[in-house]
Amino acid sequence: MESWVGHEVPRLPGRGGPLTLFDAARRGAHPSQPDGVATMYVCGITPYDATHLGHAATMIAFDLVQRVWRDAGLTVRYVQNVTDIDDPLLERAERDGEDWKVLAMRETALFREDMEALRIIPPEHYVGAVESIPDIADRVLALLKDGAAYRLDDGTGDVYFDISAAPEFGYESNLPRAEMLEIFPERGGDPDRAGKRDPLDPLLWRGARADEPSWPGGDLGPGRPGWHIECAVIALNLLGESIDVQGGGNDLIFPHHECSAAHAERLTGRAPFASHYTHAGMIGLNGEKMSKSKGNLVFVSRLRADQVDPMAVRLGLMSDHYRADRPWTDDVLAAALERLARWRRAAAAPAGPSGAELLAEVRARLSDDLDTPGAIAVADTWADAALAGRADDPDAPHLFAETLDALLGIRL
Ligand code: 5CA
Ligand code: ZN
Repeated sequence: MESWVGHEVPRLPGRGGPLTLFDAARRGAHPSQPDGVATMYVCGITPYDATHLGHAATMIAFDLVQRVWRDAGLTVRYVQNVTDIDDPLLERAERDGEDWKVLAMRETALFREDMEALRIIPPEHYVGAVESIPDIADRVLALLKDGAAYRLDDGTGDVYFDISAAPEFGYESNLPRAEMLEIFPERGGDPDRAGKRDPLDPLLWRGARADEPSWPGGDLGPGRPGWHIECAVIALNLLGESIDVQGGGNDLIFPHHECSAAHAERLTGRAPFASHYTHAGMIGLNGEKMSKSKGNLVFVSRLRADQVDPMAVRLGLMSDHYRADRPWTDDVLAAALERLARWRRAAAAPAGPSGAELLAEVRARLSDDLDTPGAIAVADTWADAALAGRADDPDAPHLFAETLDALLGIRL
C-alpha cells in the first residue's frame, strides 16, 4: 500500500541519548537498545471511519519514538498496518449500503492526509491486511501443522489458535485469567463459540461465508484472516523474528498484543517477540474513551476543515504524557493555540537563552519515556526568557525552531 508523504526533518547538532521506554510486559521503563537499527511495528487503523484524535495521539506517540531514535543516530525501520478487512468494516459498509472496499480506500486516503498534516514521519512500509492474505494463510497452515492451531469440526472452516501452545500466554498484559475473560468479548473475541478448546483461543482464519468476502487460502480453504495473526505476520515478514517496539493504544494490550506475540513466538520459537510492548493512553471526550463504536469522535479532518492549525492539534495532544488516558477539551486546544503563538513570537526574537542547553534539556526529557510535558515546559521557559529580552544568544531562536521541528514535530 502507498504510505503518505513525509516532510524534511532538520538535522540537529550533536546526538541524542538512548531512549528509555515503558514496556507493558515488564511493567516498567527500560532502555531500548537497538544495535544501529531500530525496529518498530505500530497497529494502524481499521478504516471504517475518519481519523479521530485518539488515533492521532497514538500515531504522534510513536512518531516521537522514531524522532528520538533518529536523533540518537539510529536507522529506524518502521511498519504500520491497515486492517482493511475485518468485521467492523463489513458491518459499517452494510449499515451504509456501501462497498466495503470503497469505504476502506476513502478512509485510508483521509488518514494519510491527516498524518501529513500532523507531520507524522511515514513508515517504511504501510501494509494492508488484504495484500498480506497469502502470507497470513501460509503462517496459519504452519501453526496447524505444528499442532498449535485447530479447525472447528462444524463445517465452517474456522481455525483457532490453541493458547495452551503458548506457555507464556499472559506475560505481555499481566492480566489474571478472570480479567482476560471479561475483556476478551469486548474486544472482538468470541469466548462462547462452541467447539473451542479454551474460551480465550483467538480466531486465526474465518472460513468463507456466502455473504462475506473471502480469498483462496490454499490448503486452508477459502476465508479471511483473524485480527491478531494479521499483525504478527506483517511484522515478522517485514521486520524479522523479534522487534524492538510493538506499539498501539492501550486498548490493544489484551487480547491483541498478547495474541499476536503468542502467534509470532510459536511461529519462530523466539521470545519475546518484542522487547517493548508500548501503549498510548486513550483520548476521551466527555468522560468516555473516544471510539467509533461510541460515536463520540472529534475528527482530525473536521478540525482541519475548520481551519484549526494542525500544529496546535499536535501540541495539544502532546501536552500530557502519552501513556495517560486524557480528555480532549476546548481548553486543551485553546492552551495549545496560545502556546504555539507564543513560541512563534519567541522564535522571531533577536536572541534567546543558550540554544545548546535548550536542545540538551529537550533531548533529556524526551529520552525519558517521551516526557513531552517536561519538554514543553523547557521550551516555555526558553520562550518566556527570549520574549522578555533576558538573553543574548543570537543563534538560539533558530535552534529553538529546529529543535521543536525535529524532536517534537512542531513546525513553527
Ligand atoms: N486496526 C486495529 C489495530 S491492528 C485498530 O485497533 N484500529 S483502530 O482504528 O481501532 O485504532 C487505530 C489505532 O489507534 C490503534 O493503535 C488503537 O489502539 C488506537 N486508538 C483507538 N482509539 C483510541 C483512542 N481513543 N485514544 C488513543 N488511541 C486510540
Ligand atoms: Zn494490530
